[in-house]
Amino acid sequence: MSAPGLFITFEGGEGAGKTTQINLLAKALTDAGHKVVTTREPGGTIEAEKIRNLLVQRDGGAWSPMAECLLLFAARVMHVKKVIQPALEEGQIVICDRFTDSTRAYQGYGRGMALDKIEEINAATLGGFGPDLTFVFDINPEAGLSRSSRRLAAESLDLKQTEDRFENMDIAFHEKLRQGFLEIAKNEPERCHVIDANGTVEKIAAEIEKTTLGTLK
Ligand code: Z5A
Repeated sequence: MSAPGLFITFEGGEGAGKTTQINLLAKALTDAGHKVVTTREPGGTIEAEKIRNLLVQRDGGAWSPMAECLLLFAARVMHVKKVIQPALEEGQIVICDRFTDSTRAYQGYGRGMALDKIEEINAATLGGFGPDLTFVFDINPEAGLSRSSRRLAAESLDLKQTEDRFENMDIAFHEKLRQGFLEIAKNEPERCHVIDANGTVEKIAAEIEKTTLGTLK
């Protein structure tokens, strides 16, 4: 499934600053003349956004880890086929907020699904398709959750639809996620760059832009 574009993903715990940095990187790359598509998971297509609501909203349902994993890959198959792969084939840069590493971290390390089962489903549905470059945002869970709760409060949505199903898990769950993401990055050092998400927005943006431009050369 290799294509001429570049597929970049942003990963990490809640409130780590991924969305902020995706917007800054997309602007920097667009200003430099690149064609950029930004997208997110779960989501990115009409069908996948419907699955997102089931998974992340407060009233979405009590899915087992395996059911969550299957829903995530159902959404991902549509997203890759309709958005990511076509853009990469046109030589564009695709920046995605979360991808399969989040399934490994949340459903695997966090909710206890066997990692080899996740890889089997990944192979069966996407042939193992994945990003060229991944930024893994590392932050203390208390700090990340405090940032994302401030954002959720500011959005003042209908409470049932608030996207906080995972934020509401206990701190031990978020600590498992953090260790999971670090383990993923350790296992694939060429693809994954760990970002200290405690830094300033400007410092993190400069590091991400430098690494991305280095990969584009
Ligand atoms: N999920 C899953 O279980 N399995 C999967 O396979 C996938 C997803 C793909 C969707 O998350 C949920 O789906 C997710 C896991 C699950 N968990 N939850 N909940 P999401 O990506 O939509 O939600 P999130 O990770 O919680 O995003 P977030 O809270 O929006 O965080 P963020 O994008 O990393 O951060 P941000 O919005 O850029 O920043 C948060 C706040 O901090 C905001 O007020 C910023 O202004 C502020 N901020 C940003 N950077 C800084 C710095 N450097 N310093 C200080 N303050 C900052």
